[in-house]
Amino acid sequence: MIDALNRDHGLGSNLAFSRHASGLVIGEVDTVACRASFFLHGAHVASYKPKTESIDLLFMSAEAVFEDGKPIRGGIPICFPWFGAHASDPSMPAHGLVRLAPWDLVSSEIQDSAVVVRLGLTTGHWQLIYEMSFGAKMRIAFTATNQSTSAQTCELALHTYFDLQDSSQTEIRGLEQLAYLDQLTKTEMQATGKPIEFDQETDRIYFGSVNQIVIEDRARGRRVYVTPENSSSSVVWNPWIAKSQRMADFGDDEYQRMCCVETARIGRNKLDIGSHDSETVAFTVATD
Ligand code: TA6
Repeated sequence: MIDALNRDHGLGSNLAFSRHASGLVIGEVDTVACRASFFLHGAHVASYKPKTESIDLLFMSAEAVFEDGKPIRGGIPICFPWFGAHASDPSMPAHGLVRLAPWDLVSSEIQDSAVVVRLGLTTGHWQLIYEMSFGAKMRIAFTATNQSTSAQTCELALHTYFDLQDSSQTEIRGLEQLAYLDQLTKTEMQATGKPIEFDQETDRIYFGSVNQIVIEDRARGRRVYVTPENSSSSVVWNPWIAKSQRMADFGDDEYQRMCCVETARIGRNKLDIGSHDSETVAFTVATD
């Protein structure tokens, strides 16, 4: 399988496939602009490091589990076709099915000196294409096509874990003017007018579109810019102390070194896609 992947989709030293220590198939990107990696399992982007950076932009837990059928704690899990718990069936996994499934490799190419890889999955009446573009910036684009004869709704969150030197010295800017749902209290909250800072468990769904979200990691002196496309929901999450201790695949102190900023279409802003229509939700990540 690995030989066939490299024969058909490898791009020399710019993109090569191998068997990860866990047994999962991993694609590794290495160009003049960046290094990155992704698993076919869950179409899971695991790392992205521009050559200008000494530390990966994405966080991966030291306790992460890399197994078929299980979510990976870090990088960019894909939550689809539902976000959070299933609306009616408690036996269904949180955040949907596609982050647990093996995706197929559709294409790979060099575009404008970036490595662009497309993965595909058909699940139910959804045909999915996940496009990962790794260059001086990273662009992630999720396209869902409704193959049924009637309109269908679905939720999507690109659940990105960002690596921080110190979450207690981090500021998230760009969402100040939006109301949000506090997931911990299930309470609708008014816009705060202030950047988000972490000093406790934070789990918020912001409703509305924004041009850009800035993650200012003051301790590291790094700014990360997230530019969403066709996303009218954003999720911001830090588990903080107690929840970190409850997650087996997450170190007790790892809340200090990460936050999630998620480009999404969930809740009242979920996707509603007509028969044989498609919608694409995307985001770009860049640094100074
Ligand atoms: O996006 C935030 C959130 O919904 C939190 O409530 C927390 O559950 C997190 O996702 C992680 O979910 P997971 O199923 O990956 O453990």
